[in-house]
Amino acid sequence: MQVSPKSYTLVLGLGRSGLSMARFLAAKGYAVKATDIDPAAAKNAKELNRLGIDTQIGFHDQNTFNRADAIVVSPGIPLNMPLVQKAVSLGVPLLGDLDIFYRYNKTPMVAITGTNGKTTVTTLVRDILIASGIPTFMGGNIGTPLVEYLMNPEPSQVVVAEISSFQLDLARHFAPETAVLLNLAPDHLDRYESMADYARSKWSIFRNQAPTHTAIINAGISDTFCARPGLAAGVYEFSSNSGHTIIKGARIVDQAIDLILPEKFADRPVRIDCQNLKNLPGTHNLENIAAAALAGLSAGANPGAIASAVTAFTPLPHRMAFVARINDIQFYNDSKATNTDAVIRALEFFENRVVLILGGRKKDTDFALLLSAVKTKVVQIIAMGEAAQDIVRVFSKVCKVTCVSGMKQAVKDAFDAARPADVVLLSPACASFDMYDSYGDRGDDFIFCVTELEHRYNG
Ligand code: UMA
Repeated sequence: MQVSPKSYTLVLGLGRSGLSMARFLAAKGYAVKATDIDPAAAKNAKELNRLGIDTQIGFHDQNTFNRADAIVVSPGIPLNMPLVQKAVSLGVPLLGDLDIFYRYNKTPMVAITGTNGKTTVTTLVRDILIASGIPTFMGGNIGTPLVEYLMNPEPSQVVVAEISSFQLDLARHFAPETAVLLNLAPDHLDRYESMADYARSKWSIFRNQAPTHTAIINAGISDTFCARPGLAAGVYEFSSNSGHTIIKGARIVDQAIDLILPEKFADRPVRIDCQNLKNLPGTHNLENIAAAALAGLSAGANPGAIASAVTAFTPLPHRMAFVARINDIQFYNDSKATNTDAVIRALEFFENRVVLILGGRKKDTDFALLLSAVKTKVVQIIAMGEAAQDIVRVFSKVCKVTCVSGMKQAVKDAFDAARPADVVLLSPACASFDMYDSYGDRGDDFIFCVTELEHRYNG
């Protein structure tokens, strides 16, 4: 890593990631400057100023970029930003949190990436390790920046991290002991030139692994972008598709998962019974459980702890979460579904007719990927946000589509469109940033509007 104390390291973006990073680098003795374009970052800046860190808030200054020894770019900031590219052209290196974490971290790590299911699997691996009596830190894209672990006086035995493609884009040295690639479907195509670029970013999680390391990969992911035999780590696969032959890894047969593993992971055959798992429903969750079990065992978990952690799993907020039943119409909050693949998984879950609330900020989203699932289940789409007109264009041939200006009207119109036994599902296939700070805020607003409707309807 080329962070040098000579001049200053510029931390770009003072959200969660940048704030922790600036504090961490300052604690390590680096001269740090931090900048954020949003005046609302002034609160975080004050905290840094108290630590002697210089900040530029509400604007960016090209000179500040050009004169830095290195720029640590927050994951949500596109690397093709002109200010960044100009500095790069002058020889200023870019750094990301994964390499900085990797340089200082001494704890074995499980790193989990994929388009969907990352948060579920990260949480489940943490639960399996805790159930095995292994102190575990959980962080990364899930919310707690990884460098927080390095500032935590209590060391853990394992770090479990959710990793995004944005973080991987700046990782050159990062080499987790266990790396997991859950699945690959179109997402973030506003930031990547093509699906191939996005896929390459995801595959790079395995790039620096050593032969003693473990790579856990969904057997359904094609080798087009990276051939498995080319990986240095020991490869373990899982799949819910019976057409895939699993030699080492996890076979999913009906509602059970059989682990086929060498003795170093488990000294006897392990079968996980997944019948009636209310909190982890659907085939995609069988894959999530399989991946989590393999990752947990690779990090030293006790095979007996897997079933108990799976059974006790607490559903995550904003992910296929039941909100209310009004006039026998069920309302589900799936605000976390920010790509089409996640919406297909959500629709697969219901036998009922669905009124679907779709929309938000597009990520070069191809809504046509939803056509077949919409045709079979959806009676009406309520379109909102910047993507509303695109949604009308794509779906009005297959079902009724109406546009709304906000969540309150979306919930009301969906309720009016539904009949008893139907489901109203918020599963937007889009980012939330056109109307909200996060998918969590969007989901909370949905819950608020549904609860308000419930009170009105029930008097
Ligand atoms: N900013 C600038 N200049 C710009 C653009 C943005 O200063 O030109 C500033 C913004 O004003 C803002 C900051 O940059 O203050 C935001 O940086 P960020 O988007 O990286 O947000 P953080 O709060 O640091 O959150 C990041 C991750 N965000 C993204 O990757 C978009 C969080 O993942 C992660 O939890 C957090 O670090 C801790 O590691 C969120 C996410 O949406 C959940 N991830 C994407 C996803 O899951 O799809 C990848």
